[in-house]
Amino acid sequence: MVVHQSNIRHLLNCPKAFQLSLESEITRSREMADGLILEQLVFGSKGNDIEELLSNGKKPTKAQLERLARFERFADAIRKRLKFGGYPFMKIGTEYKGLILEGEMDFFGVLNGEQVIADLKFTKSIDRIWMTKTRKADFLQAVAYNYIAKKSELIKGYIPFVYILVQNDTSETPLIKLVRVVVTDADAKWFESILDDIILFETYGEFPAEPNEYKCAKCPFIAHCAEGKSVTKEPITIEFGGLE
Ligand code: SF4
Ligand SMILES: [Mn+2]
Repeated sequence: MVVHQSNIRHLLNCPKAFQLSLESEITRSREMADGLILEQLVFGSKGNDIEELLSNGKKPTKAQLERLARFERFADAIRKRLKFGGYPFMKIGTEYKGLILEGEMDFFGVLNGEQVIADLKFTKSIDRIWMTKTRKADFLQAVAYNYIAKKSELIKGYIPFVYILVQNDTSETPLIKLVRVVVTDADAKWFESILDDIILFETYGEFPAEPNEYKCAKCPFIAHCAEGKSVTKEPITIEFGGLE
């Protein structure tokens, strides 16, 4: 089985979501398309056509061209602010007990004087979306890419994984925040235990659904999942007095 960290992330929510992620394509949202544009403006082309991402291959409108001009301005500001030299969009892979692990790092090299793996995230709100993240699933790239890079002997020891967060708003200069995630041997062991779970479910022949109304409401695969649909059909009752 070939797995990517983006699949493994789903396993931490629900085994069935992991399985569905292997089978289904997620439609590209505006936010994902904007992210792909900015990554390429900052690090260099990785083969995705910018016009295709901006305007679905149609002649761009004035508003779309202004959007692109803003992204170009942001990319210049990011390159001025962060000093980096290394390899963009590097594909890496390794094997664990028959599982093939694959990934692509946005950037591998030196950032502000430090050897890192980095990922650029273009997000609507750094504060709302990123400062509230506390789950291992939210930062899985940090351990997954370190694990693959070390096992494939690209690195000798674990290196910081840096999220370069850029706020996608109409500011003159972009709001940039770096989040460094540090991983240890114990985290690599934890990651292997997740890989062991995948192997176990695969041997068992089923990736069971673990529905829960909060998880399922956010699950990108709910359209393909009977258990998820049935759990979200139930109304939720809230006791007003119990609210904060
Ligand atoms: S909708 Fe719910 S049960 Fe179904 S895959 Fe997603 S998280 Fe799992
Ligand atoms: Mn990225």
